[in-house]
Amino acid sequence: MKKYFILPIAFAAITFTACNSSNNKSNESSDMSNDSAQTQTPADNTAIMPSSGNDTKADGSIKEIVSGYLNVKNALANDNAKEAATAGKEIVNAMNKLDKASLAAEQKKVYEDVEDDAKEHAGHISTNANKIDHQREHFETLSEDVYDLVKTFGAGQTLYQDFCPMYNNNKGATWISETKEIKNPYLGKKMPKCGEIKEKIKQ
Ligand SMILES: [Cu+2]
Repeated sequence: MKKYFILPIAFAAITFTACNSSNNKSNESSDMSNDSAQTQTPADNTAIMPSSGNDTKADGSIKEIVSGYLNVKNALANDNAKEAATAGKEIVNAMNKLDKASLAAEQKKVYEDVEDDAKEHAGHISTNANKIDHQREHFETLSEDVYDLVKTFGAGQTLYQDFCPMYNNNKGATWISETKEIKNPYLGKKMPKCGEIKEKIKQ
């Protein structure tokens, strides 16, 4: 009978610990599951994809946006504002060359909903190579825009929406990651493991 009480408490303790030490256990097993995911055949991938088809060009640009975003995220996790700025520029460039005419009507709507906002935030990240706190502020909203994009377009890979409960005076913030392992882009090297997976986003 006691078991039923101990389990949830143990879970809470693990989550709490994760946010209060910078170097505890990481899920080493995550790398292995990533590897096995990548060995899927193309046929398997097609089966998982939501219905789409005509948007190869836009799809490529969306992937470039996501790839630029992940570069920003990893740079911020490494406390590297200069690299984050370079990656922010990648996002702006990818968005500037995206051909909206090639998007299906529904996709176009989602893209246009985030377009100006995402471009503005990526732009600020790119022009603030010496202000990492300011980059992180813009990264917060950019992360929500990128979430909308990957939910609609996919990203050609499995992604995770992670949540950091401590950022911005414990208001919390989300980000998108390509790894199962938590590497916090808001707190950087001070607390790299703070956070948890909120949602697994299928490719
Ligand atoms: Cu700014």
